[in-house]
Amino acid sequence: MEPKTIDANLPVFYTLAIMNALRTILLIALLPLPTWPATLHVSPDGDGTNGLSWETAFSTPQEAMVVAASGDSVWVRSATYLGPLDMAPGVRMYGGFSGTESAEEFLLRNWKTNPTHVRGGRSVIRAASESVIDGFTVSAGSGTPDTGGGGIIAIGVSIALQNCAISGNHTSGGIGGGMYIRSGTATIQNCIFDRNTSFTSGGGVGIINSIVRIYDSRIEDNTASGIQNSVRYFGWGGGVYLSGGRLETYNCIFRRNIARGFASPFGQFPGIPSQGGAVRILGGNAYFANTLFDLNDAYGGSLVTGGGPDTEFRNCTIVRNGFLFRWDANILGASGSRIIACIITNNFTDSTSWHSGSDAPRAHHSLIEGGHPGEGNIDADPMFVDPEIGDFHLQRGSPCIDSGTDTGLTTDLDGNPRPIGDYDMGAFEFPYLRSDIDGNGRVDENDLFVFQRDWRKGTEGR
Ligand SMILES: [Ca+2]
Ligand SMILES: [Ca+2]
Repeated sequence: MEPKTIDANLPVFYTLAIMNALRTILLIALLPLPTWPATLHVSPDGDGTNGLSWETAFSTPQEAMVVAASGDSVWVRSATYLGPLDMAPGVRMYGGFSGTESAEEFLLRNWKTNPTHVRGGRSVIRAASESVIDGFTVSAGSGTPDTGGGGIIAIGVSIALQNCAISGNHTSGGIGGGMYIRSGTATIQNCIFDRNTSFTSGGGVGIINSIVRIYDSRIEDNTASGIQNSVRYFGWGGGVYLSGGRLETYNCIFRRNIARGFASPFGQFPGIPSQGGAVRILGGNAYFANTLFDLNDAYGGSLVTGGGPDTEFRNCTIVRNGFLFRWDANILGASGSRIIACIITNNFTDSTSWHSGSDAPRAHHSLIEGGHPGEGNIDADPMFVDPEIGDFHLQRGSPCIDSGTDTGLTTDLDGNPRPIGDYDMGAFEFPYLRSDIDGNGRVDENDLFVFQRDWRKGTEGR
């Protein structure tokens, strides 16, 4: 047989070349098209065709999530939607729209005047990786029996929660009546966690091995109720329960959070009392800045219980805790914690001390009722504006004015600048210079005039 010539191979060569070209064209056609982040709309009045406008909006957030891709935004019109809602990864979901805003009018949304509710479900919202949840009221959820997380559940993901109210959720199993976070990170800003309950731990928020930072938020009226399947138990962390990881709060208020109950005398932890009205730290550590703790209670440690020597309080005001149960316990059990420029007064404590733990807190430049060793600490009436109604701003003449220290915080709980004059103790910086008697922001001849006019008035014989 003659060897094949090149010419004989030509048809094969051309066929292969054509096939290769076709394959290349096919491959290009099959490559995913470049995508641009889409804005999908949700409105009860939409016709549900594609979500690209309010007219063609999906009728529920879940329908939008089914088609949403990472990077997309979902705009949700003010209404009440039923949970549960499974977030799609990388999607930002915004509430607070009236349902007329154009693509350029994102800033017109208002989560307070256009309330957008998601309610009900075994965990109302299940977060995905990089979820952004902004502008929603999340309520009436019940957690899953094994994990908890009545309102929001986030496992192994990093999420942002902004401008939300997590209210009136419950879990009977697991932890975290309002929210459960495990093996992830959460950044929470301008939110309210209120009236959430857990049968065991973490009435408001339950955290396992996660980093959670909370800014400008309120954690109020949450309860770890200390009863499970009709069995007496103990609730840990009325407001927040942390087991591993780190909790940071900035400009926050913990108020009226309660951990109730005792374990049954016959059960696994006989007679153990509830611990940590505001926060219970089983493992990990916490950092509290410009944070007010007011009216929290538990049988064992009304404020914060547990936490290693890295637990730190800077410019915190800690008042009126422990008066509900009046139980013979310390308000703070965080061994070796650091307390800098704080006010700790008018709390119910037992006859010995306001703190417990093997290692006493190291405090300085703080007002601590009953006194505490440390540079710059004082024991005096802090002169709050109206403590009976919970106003813990400082009155003119308060010994806490200009007697704190630089904690690195440049604003106070109200967001006002710090320092004015020198640094103050507590969560609220007195907004005037001490000698600015007329409060016009300057110390000048007018203040001197008032000072001279009043000189020695009120002293004997004048
Ligand atoms: Ca000051
Ligand atoms: Ca003045």
